[in-house]
Amino acid sequence: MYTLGLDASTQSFSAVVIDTAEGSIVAEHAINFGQHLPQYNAPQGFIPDGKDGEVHADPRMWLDALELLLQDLGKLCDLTKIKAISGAGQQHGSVYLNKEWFKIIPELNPKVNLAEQIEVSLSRNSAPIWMDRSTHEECREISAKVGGDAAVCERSGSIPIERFSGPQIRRFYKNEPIAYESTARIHLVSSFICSVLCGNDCPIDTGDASGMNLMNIEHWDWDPELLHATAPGLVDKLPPVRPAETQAGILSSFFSKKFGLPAGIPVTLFTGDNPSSLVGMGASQPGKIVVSLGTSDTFFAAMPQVVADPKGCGHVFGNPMGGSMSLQCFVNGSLAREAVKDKFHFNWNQFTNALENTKPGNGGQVMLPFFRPEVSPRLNCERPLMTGSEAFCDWQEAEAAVRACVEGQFLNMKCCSEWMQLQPKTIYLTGGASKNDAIAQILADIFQVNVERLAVSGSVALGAAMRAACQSSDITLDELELSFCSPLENSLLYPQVAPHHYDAAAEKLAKLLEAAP
Ligand code: ADP
Ligand code: XUL
Repeated sequence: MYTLGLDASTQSFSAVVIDTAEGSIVAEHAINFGQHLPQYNAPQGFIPDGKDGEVHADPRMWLDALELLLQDLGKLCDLTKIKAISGAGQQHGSVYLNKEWFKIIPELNPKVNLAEQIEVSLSRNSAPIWMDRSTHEECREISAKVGGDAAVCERSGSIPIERFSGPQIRRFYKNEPIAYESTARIHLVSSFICSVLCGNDCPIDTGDASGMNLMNIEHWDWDPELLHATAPGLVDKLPPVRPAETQAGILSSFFSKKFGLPAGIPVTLFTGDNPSSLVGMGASQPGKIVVSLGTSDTFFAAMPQVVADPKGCGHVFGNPMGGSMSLQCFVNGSLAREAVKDKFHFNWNQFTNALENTKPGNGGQVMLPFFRPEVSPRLNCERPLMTGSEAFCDWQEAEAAVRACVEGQFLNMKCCSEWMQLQPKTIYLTGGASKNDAIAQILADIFQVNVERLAVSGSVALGAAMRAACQSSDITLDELELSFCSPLENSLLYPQVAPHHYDAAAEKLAKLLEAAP
């Protein structure tokens, strides 16, 4: 049986088709937004230069990418063999739709593009995404109404967070009350794409709903007090919350007629990219820790019990296979590594050479590579914090800067994830940068753990294909993990420095943070 997993991420829309009987990958493909859809002027998947910390994307770009993806995938494998579908989306992004939405999606015409048909149902042209940090005031207002940050955290698993959808919705309601009034449905990226596939308005799963500051993590349902504190009439504008294992519907005839997918196959509810990656990495039972180096860097694990971050930077999300997961997100992930790479006009090979030519500890030169305000820890700065020689701080030492960037990221990651109280022996690494051995070695050295990569690189899409298979056949998650979540041969890395090698650097970074404006 073939199943299809989709991943509507920040910089690309990707897909994997798996054969569950053979335990093999049939096809993998991605549409990069900047490269394939330049007409949207979003080279990195979002509209650049947003004002007041706004970061938005055009939902039509995601729809165009979905069509290109399915078109290309049809050339790589036999789509008629696909028996079930699921997917995931970048977390927190919200899509605003008017009442036309409910009429348009059941009647999608395969002769007209999705974007063209759905455009008229957008009550807001663009969708704020997870990089948006424009809602500081709204976070404070929600906190005040609910009884403080700790009260919001106890209910929703996170204190009010600027990029989370609840504060984003409140800002839209305050700034564009008429457009808010005309909004009949608010979807996340995941539930929006899921609805389009089904031709039917679909629920939001508990994994992605927990990234909104609107769902109660004890009842796994909308929290009336949080809704009330966020915006009026919100309960009617949100779809229901359901467990990720729910069948969302069956595939709309639009996709069978246009792309040759079989008519009426089941679609399992979509979830967020990180919860989906938890499944794809074979980590949905407590015990495994995953670090994803995608556009954002994330550190996450399934949790035996719910523990909240006392500093308020970490999150508790729903685990798509039941229970919960903890997550810490670092906004300055790949985009910061790219910024350092581009500063010296390096390509990834030269970036890697720089890591190989320099020594662990970097001769005491350290950096917190925050090119945009960071959320872990919360810091409102626009350029990296550095300490070392004058030449280093003046960006004259290219190789030292590259090593300082990666070391600073992982030292900060270690410090910010301590609240989870996990003592890993191995970290499972995924995301675009995970294939870089020199980066992975630094993770092993700093955390003093083994680092393992899996054979499949796209763990988000894989997790979706695995969930689709579990929900639509007798195959178990254990069987799927055996086939698809095995380590990449010869990819295991061990720490190569002594346990306290990085203590001095960690102290220097702590001082840099203390002194930060
Ligand atoms: P997302 O799913 O968030 O859109 P990915 O997980 O696909 O992102 O990761 C994309 C990122 O991976 C790119 O932005 C790039 O910075 C990074 N990347 C790709 N190749 C390498 C490499 N060889 N070394 C380091 N980073 C890389
Ligand atoms: C998680 C987060 C990002 C996005 C995009 O809280 O904001 O990891 O899910 O990948």
